[in-house]
Amino acid sequence: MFKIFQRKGKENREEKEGFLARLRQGLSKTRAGFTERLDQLLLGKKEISDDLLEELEEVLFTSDLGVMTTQELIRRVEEGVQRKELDKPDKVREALKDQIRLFLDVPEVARKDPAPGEPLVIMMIGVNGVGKTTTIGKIAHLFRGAGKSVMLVAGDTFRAAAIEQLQIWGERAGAEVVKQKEGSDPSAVVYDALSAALSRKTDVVLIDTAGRLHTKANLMEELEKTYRIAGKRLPGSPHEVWLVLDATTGQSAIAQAETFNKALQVTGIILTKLDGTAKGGIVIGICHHLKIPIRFVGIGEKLDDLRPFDAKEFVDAIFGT
Ligand SMILES: Nc1nc2c(ncn2[C@@H]2O[C@H](COP(=O)(O)OP(=O)(O)OP(=O)(O)O)[C@@H](O)[C@H]2O)c(=O)[nH]1
Ligand SMILES: [Mg+2]
Repeated sequence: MFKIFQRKGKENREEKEGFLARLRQGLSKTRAGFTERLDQLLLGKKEISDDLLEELEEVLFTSDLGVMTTQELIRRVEEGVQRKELDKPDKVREALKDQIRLFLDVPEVARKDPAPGEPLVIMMIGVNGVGKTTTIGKIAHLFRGAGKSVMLVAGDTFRAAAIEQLQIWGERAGAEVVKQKEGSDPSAVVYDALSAALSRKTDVVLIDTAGRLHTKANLMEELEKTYRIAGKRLPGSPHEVWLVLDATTGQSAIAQAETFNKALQVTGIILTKLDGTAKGGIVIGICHHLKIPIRFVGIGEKLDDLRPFDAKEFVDAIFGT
C-alpha cells in the first residue's frame, strides 16, 4: 500500500539520496558504537576463539540490541562456527549483517484494507513526547505528495496547545483538521470526524491521540474506547494502529510496545529521533522481539524528515555498504 510513496523520476531519486545521506549521518553515533567496535574486534583476527565470541556478545548487548536478540545472534554465529561455515572472523561480520537484515524484514501483521470508496483510517498512539503529532504532519505531507486528500483528527483533547499544534501541521501539509474544544471526549471527536470524512470522500484519516504512559490503565482504556467507537462509525476501521517510539529511549521502547500491543493490536511502528542517537541498534531488537513491521523512520523535526522504512537501506546505513 505504501508503494505510492516511492515515486520514480530524477527529482525523487535526488530526494531519496539526500534522505539516505541524512540517515547515515544521523546513525553515525550508532555506527561508532556498533559496527566500528565490531570491526575493531573482528578485523585482523585469525580465528574465532571463545574470547572473541564473548567480546562480540558484549558489543551487541551494549549496542541496544537487547538480551534476546543478542543471544539469538550469538547462537547463530556459534552454529555457523560449528558447521565450519564461519571459519574466519571477517565472515562473522557478513553473517551478522545478513541475519540482522532478516530480522528487520518483518512480514505484515493484522492490518485491514478499507472498503472501496471509504477512507483509510490510521490511529497514532504512544507515550508523551515521542513525536506522534509531528509524525502525523509528516505522513500527511507524504500522502498529499501522492495526490491523496487527508484529514487530521485532533483526538488529543487534553491540552488546547495540542489542538493548535495539529492545526499548524495541517496547514503545512495541506490537510484539513477536524477538532472540537479542549476537554471533549476523544471518541466523540473521532466519531464526528469519520462522518465528515465519509461524506467528503476523504482518502486518508490520521487520528492524533494524547500521549500516555503505558502504565496508566485508565488512559489505555480511553484509547481502546476511541478505537471501538471508530469501528462503530466505520466498520473495519481503524485499519492501522501505528505506535510511535522514540529511538533515544533505548530498551524501554520494547516494554512500551509490548503494553500498547496488548491493548490495541499495533500494525506498525514508527521510530522517531534516529537523528543523532547512539541507540539506533534498538531497531533490530524491536523487529526481532516484537515482530511488528517498522513503517517509517523519523530523522528530524521538519516536514520531509520521514521516510518509509527499508530493511536493506537501514542495514547498509548502519554497516556501511
Ligand atoms: N530530532 C527529532 N525530533 C523529533 C522527531 N520527531 C519529533 N521530534 C520532536 O519531538 C518533540 C515532541 O514531538 P510531538 O510530535 O509533539 O510529540 P507527541 O508524541 O505528539 O507528544 P504529546 O502529544 O505531548 O504526547 C518535538 O519537539 C518534535 O519536534 C525526529 O524524528 N527527530
Ligand atoms: Mg501530540
